[in-house]
Amino acid sequence: MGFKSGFVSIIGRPNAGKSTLLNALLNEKVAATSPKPQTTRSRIMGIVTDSEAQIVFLDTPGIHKPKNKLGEYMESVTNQSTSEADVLLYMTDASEFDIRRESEILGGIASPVIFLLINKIDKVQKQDILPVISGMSSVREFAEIIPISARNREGLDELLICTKKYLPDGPKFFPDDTLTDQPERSICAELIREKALHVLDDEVPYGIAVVTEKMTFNEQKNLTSIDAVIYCEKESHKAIIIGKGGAMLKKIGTAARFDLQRFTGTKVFLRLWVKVSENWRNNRRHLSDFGFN
Ligand SMILES: Nc1nc2c(ncn2[C@@H]2O[C@H](COP(=O)(O)OP(=O)(O)O)[C@@H](O)[C@H]2O)c(=O)[nH]1
Ligand SMILES: [Mg+2]
Repeated sequence: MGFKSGFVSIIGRPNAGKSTLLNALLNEKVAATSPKPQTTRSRIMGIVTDSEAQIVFLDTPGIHKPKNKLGEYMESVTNQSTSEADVLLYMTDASEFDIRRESEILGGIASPVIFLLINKIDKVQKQDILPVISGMSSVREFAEIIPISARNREGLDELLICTKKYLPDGPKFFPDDTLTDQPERSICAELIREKALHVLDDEVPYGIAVVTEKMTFNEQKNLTSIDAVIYCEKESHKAIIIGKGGAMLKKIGTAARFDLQRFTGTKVFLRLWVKVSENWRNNRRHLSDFGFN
């Protein structure tokens, strides 16, 4: 058997666990995850290389109706990743199964090889998985059906074995140790945004963007210094993000620093600023400043 390589897109409704799966496959957090829908905004590549194959996984924004230009961008990202894939992984959340909403999405997908990943099986009883399988199989045919728990890394070996069966023979596209195409600075920004999503309530998080402005490494001290700006849409949001006496911003910073230290493998000195950029989600120039283009 020759060496195999190819592209595998992870798609599905928001919150299914797509980004959690990507991180689990890589053993490294490259994609932000949160219980809030629309956490993932752009295409994030995660590369798994072993002696038999190189699989390039593409995490995508969840499929939903766009409400602004950022939403339209997210939709185009998903459509593009879907059309480029050798294998599509359609992920559904076994604990929140809604056949009507799933079939609305699945109906629009024309792909040769599509797997059904039934995620979050750690949250449901075994007998609750069967209706998901039969419901989804009535909508369309799947090449493979694999129950997994992305969070607990259950079913991932089977997923990799099955995926390889459907990949064409091909060369390595990336060096062995490449994990992602995301620049270090954007991963740092995403880790910070993830913490903000976790601690902030409802309305504010959807309107934030994080930009790493400066990142320097002091080898002697094994210390990475990071300056990042959290952009939000309104003065009132800025006040919420900073919090009383800076308490909220401190909470975000402390949580982020923990992940940033693990990611960089160094100590981290993190400085965060909060700025207002009104209505940036509908402003082409701001979208491109924040890396959505
Ligand atoms: N219990 C459980 N929770 C999960 C699992 N996979 C993801 N989650 C959670 O589901 C939420 C959404 O995950 P995320 O990866 O951001 O979903 P995405 O929008 O599809 O990328 C997060 O709170 C995850 O921790 C799983 O296998 N089991
Ligand atoms: Mg995601």
